[in-house]
Amino acid sequence: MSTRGLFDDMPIDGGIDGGIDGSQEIGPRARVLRAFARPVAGELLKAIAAVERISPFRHLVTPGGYTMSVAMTNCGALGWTSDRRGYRYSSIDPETGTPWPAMPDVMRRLAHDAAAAAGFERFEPDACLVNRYVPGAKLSLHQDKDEQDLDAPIVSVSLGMPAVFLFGGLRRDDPTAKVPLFHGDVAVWGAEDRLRYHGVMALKDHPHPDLGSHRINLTFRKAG
Ligand code: MD3
Ligand code: FE
Repeated sequence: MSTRGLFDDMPIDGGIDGGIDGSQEIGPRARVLRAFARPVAGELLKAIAAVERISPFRHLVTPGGYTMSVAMTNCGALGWTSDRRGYRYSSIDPETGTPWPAMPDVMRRLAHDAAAAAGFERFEPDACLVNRYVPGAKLSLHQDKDEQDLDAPIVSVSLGMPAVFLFGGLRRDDPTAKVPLFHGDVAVWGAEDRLRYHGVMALKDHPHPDLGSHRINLTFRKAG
């Protein structure tokens, strides 16, 4: 009997070209670096706790009037935000009226090193969106296209409970692949994969030893 519970029906490598170095190509310029962030996971959690003391997690409202199930905050010079007027990056947290907290060095370094490991040299993110999921929370299929510099990659770090990531094509109705993401996994995507549709399926409750019934995802971008 496996201990992977509800993830038993998934191949351990997600079924797409598992590499011997623990990295996996999910597109020509999209990779999952398995467990890449594990050595700094404890430091990341402390850094996130410091960020949320300055800019607390909140549930943003979409332009269509829906309240997102994922709670969000940001660090870095720019932060992603949404309200009835639209999506945008802002240097001020609209909730506090003050700048977003600075990006902690451990985050900046991890994003830079993961990008380099995936073939994107000199990645200098100016924005980190922090997403917090509880069981049932999900992220509908979308593109990340609010950033100025679409030549820069995006780096995403998963912590806590596992999630099933949906990885689509350049059109909303293109077929999607399901890729499981576990604690410490880092995904990097850019170039021709930068504008792929993607999302996260509703989380199941598989409590994590350190984070309990939470998943946290960090996405690093060059927004400005
Ligand atoms: C896209 N976050 O904040 S990024 C977002 O887990 C967002 O919270 C997700 O999408 C989250 O905008 C997932 C993970 C990801 C990984 C590989 C990709 C997105 C990708 C490859 C191509 C395109
Ligand atoms: Fe996204």
